Amino acid sequence: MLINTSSYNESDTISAEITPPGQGGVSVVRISGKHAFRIVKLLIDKKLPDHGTARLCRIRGTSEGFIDEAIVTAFKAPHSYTGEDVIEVALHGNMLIVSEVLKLIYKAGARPASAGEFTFRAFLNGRIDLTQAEAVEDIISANSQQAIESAFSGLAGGIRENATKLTKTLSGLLIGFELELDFVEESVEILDAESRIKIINELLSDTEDMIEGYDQARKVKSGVKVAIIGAPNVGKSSLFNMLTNSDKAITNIEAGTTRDVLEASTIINGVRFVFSDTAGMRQTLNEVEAEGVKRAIDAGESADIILNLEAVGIDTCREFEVNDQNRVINVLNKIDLGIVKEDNSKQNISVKENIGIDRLKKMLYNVCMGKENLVGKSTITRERHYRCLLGLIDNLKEAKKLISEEYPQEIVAEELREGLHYLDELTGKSWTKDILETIFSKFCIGK
Ligand SMILES: Nc1nc2c(ncn2[C@@H]2O[C@H](COP(=O)(O)OP(=O)(O)OP(=O)(O)O)[C@@H](O)[C@H]2O)c(=O)[nH]1
Ligand SMILES: [Mg+2]
Repeated sequence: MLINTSSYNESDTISAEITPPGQGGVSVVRISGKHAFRIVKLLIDKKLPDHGTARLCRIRGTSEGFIDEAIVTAFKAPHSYTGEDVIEVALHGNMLIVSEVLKLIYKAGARPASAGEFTFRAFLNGRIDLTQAEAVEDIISANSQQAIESAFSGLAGGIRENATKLTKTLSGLLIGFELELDFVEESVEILDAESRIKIINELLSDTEDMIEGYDQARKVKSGVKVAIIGAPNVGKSSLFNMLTNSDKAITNIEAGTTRDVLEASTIINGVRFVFSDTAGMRQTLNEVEAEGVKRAIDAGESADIILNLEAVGIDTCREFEVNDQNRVINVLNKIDLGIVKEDNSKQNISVKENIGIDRLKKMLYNVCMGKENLVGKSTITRERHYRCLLGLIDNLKEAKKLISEEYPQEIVAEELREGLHYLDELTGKSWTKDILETIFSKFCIGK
């Protein structure tokens, strides 16, 4: 569902269940907005707890009497998830109780919260910036330990902090230009060209640092795509099953067994790798097999890493050429079948005898993460961030060029202003409806 953020009315008090619907130990209902305290007072048999504390209360039902016993926690604005007055009611995990309590809350003046609306309010109230709102979604959907670590760094404000530092320096530089423009007659010079270029160089280097871990963060978030490619019968499906600890793929002595691309994932050192088993590459007149080979080539082209599999006694496949050798790991399988010459360019394994598989996994991790693990080091995590910072880099480089070629101040200032705009876009200080809708539409109700 695409939310329409412009229809969020910020003055409404909103409420929704913030735990997954269904039966469970507890279900929590959150109420946020200026009427939150008043509404909950109507429902409970005791005084509201003080800010940041909880109280065991009985909850009145729609009919006479009480329907549940609940822990009620109060958060006074601005020290709450949304930055507004918030009450959270932890009920027993029964859908009937939850819907009855919500009915009472809505009757008393709140309205149902839309998907992502609590986080949207946190953003509007300045408690979090846009990169932190994105990290809320990332931490919920993270499916490996390192993906959680990366999302948590964003949630804790890592990107925000770096962006704020860049904004401060860049604004300072821009103010200097603007002051000089104001006093153009008096020919006031706040900073000379050399000092300005030095500041821009520092800004460029800090921006590049933020971008450096993007490729890693992106892979860690979505899973590293690894395609197993090779001639028929080299043991691709056998290796796929072993790496993913499954028996999803059919393996057989007959060449040309696999036709469809199969996918399965496994975690190595906290990073999720998504493996594709593919059809053996060979020239064939068989239409179905030829389609399989075409799909295998596509899988290889879109993968982050290719396991180029060969086997003792089987001719090397020549059907697939990879330009970027950095993403290829050459592997020789079935070394149990014969004496194998030492060859440093290949990883020797035997799926049958489980030789070299752990070493291959380590190698996969190393190829993906490079020399240094940058996850959690406040690097950017999304293409949106990447585009903003690339824009900033372009402006900074251009400004540097204009300064050294002694262009008029106002032209340089315009370039720096555009750079600042990219930073504002990154943190959400300047936003468009489209950006907000793309981000918040991914959220679920209650977040
Ligand atoms: N001796 C030996 N046999 C192996 C090894 N790995 C796989 N095999 C056997 O090699 C044959 C082919 O294995 P598959 O995993 O089906 O090979 P594939 O590359 O997926 O083949 P296609 O799908 O036909 O392209 C099977 O009989 C496997 O049991 C190994 O390390 N050593
Ligand atoms: Mg196969």
